[in-house]
Amino acid sequence: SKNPLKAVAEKAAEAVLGPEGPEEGVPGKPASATPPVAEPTTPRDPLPPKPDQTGPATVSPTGQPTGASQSDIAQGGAYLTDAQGTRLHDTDHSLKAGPRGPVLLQDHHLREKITHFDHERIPERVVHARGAAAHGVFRGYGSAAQICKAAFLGKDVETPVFVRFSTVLGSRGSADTVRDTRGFATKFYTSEGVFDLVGNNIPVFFIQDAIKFPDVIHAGKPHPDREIPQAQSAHDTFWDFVTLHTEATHHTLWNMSDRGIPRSYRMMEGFGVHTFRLVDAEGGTTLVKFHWKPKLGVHSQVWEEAQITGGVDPDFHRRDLADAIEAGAFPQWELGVQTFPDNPEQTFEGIDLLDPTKIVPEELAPVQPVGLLTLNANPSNYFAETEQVAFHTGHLVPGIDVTNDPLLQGRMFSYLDTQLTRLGGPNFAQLPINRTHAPVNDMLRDGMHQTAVHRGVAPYRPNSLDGGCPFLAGAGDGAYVEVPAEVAAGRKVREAPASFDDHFTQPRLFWLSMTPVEREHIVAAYTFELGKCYEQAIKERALKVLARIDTELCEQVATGLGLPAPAAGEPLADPSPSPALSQVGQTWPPDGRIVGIVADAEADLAGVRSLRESLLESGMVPLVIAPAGGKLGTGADAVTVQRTFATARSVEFDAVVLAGAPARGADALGSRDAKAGDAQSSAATDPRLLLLVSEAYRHGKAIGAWNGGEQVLTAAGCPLTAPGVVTGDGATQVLDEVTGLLGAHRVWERFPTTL
Ligand code: HDE
Repeated sequence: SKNPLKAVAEKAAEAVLGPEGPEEGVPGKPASATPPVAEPTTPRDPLPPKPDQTGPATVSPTGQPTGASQSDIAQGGAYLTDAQGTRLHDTDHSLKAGPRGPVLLQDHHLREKITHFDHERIPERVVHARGAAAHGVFRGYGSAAQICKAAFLGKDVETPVFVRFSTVLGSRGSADTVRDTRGFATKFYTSEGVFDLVGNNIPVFFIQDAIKFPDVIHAGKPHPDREIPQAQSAHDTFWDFVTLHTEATHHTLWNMSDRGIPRSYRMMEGFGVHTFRLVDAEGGTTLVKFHWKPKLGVHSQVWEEAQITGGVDPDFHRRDLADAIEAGAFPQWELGVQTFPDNPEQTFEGIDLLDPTKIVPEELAPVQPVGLLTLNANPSNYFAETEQVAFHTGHLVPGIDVTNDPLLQGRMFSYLDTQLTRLGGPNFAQLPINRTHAPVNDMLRDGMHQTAVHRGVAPYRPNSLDGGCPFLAGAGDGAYVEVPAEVAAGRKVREAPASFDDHFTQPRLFWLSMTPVEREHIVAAYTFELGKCYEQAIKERALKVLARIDTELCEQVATGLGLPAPAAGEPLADPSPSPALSQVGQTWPPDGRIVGIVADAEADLAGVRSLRESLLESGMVPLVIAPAGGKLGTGADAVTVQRTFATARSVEFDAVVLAGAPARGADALGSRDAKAGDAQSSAATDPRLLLLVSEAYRHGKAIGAWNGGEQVLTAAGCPLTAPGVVTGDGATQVLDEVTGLLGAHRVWERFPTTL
């Protein structure tokens, strides 16, 4: 079909270049030896918006639907214009007095273009600066209706959502796979207003009172003199703080566990952390803790893998989320609640529900599912959506209220305050990503970046000039009414309750709930992080803290640091372990797992093709890795290469299979006199392939080989009889076994454990 823009473009080209095209020496055109490229080139049809990239249907602050109207579309019309819509005939040359200048002050287009560019960046978030987000939908199961009147939890009610995942410490440009807590913030655009569940992937926090937030963050951020290290907790100031301030012990232990290095945002749990109060239709209240349970299970990288990923693909988690959604493998989580009676003490089984350094083990209070979250659309524009989204713990809907957790109370103040600076004024609720889907009729007026055109003359209450409008709603009309909870009478104090003093029972509970391999990982993480500290006194203090969690943990870390282990403190009564805290031992669907298939033209290409098809059918992602790019084989049966030895690194794959013993890539480094066909000698195998296989082996990944691929495994030092190493006669058998192994995420038996 004829491109409708072509005629326009041809006319535009003629206007700029004349009917004969570019001419040397035309004023405003560079006179150069090489003829300038004809600009503008024929535009192609605009790319159709991807079905998964349409933003949420939104309403304006005055309640009008937006999105379809011309004024909301950022780009329209065939011609380049300035910000006022005036068409431009040149945007490559400043207006000059002659081709060699000087540049004239009157060039408004130059100034508009440059000043806008100068102000493109806004301050990054003071914490959680690095993030990735997606649109989706939440469907209520109706199971919460007994305890919560919020409309979005009703049976089969579908609510649009926007979810932003983040790291905490790093800057906006830092790597995804650092050891850190992850943010898990969800904006529900409900019919009753916006509800934000601003959670993390770790169910406890470093501090019990918001007043200490600047302290813990200053300690974790880079040192103020050299501004290093970036996005790391492995440095003196962090460990100085958390060892002096033992209420941080529990959260720190979670960070040192595999939870601190998730495999994917899709494979993380989320937690509201604080206890919230739900209200039913009769006004009855229940205390709850919110949980997000990923359908794919909770999985992590191993530390060496995470470190390599940080360099090889710093966008690993961001890419993983966007790729999965684009491929239609929509990530899903169930929202669940642990429920507790709203008793005056605000405790459950002796656990203080207002202390955000404590969990309630799932074995004591099971997580009851109340709805399903599906992320099904990537943002269209990172800045407009992911960067400008503003979450707030105070964005609540009728049926959900806060408790007196002093950490939550401080957060109720902080988010709006920080957003005033970050988003440049008080009107950020009008940004498309932040707009509620419920009608807005507020009396907030004016301010920086006001985009609403408000009607009426009486933005105050009571009024008679606007007929007394708008009216106040009662609880029966869906108004948000705070729960009239009792406030304890007493003196004003700067104190915490005595129950907040127990800093070690729950770290011990966590430690006791880990399997041996998870404990090994924790020991290795502490040894690494403390090994990066310079101050001897901090390491020694950290060991004293560890001694209070577990003697063996302390001794092993001490050995790694080359320091004496301090004497164990008073033994605590052992709490019962909570098996739900372990990530090992269950089987999960292998959906979305990435399997690298190593091949070259001599490999079993028919096997590679059938393997690819089976993997795709079962929801996994096959990626063919070869010595060089292009195709393997010829004709209709040719296999497309997706990664080369130059671009592939083991960390990208959950499993690696070899369909032969590929030749060295022409660009391989290292000894070149290796004998062709002698794959068993490591000199004959491409060193990058050896690295790929040996890393996959070391990181406990499933590995398979047939058709001579076994020789490469041997050359890479990967024993054919080791657990999780599959060899066989053909692709089908290897695939079946590898898929089975992926259900457990990793070949855990491959990690030697002494604990
Ligand atoms: Fe936040 N936190 N926080 N936080 N937080 C912010 O708000 C704060 C805390 C969390 O993707 C900031 O808009 C205080 C716990 C997430 O945009 C800021 C305290 C939990 C995100 C802020 C906490 C969180 C933030 C920075 C201690 C888990 C990213 C930018 C009382 C339950 C949201 C912004 C996004 C962001 C303050 C503690 C989760 C400064 C004062 C506990 C997921 O307002």
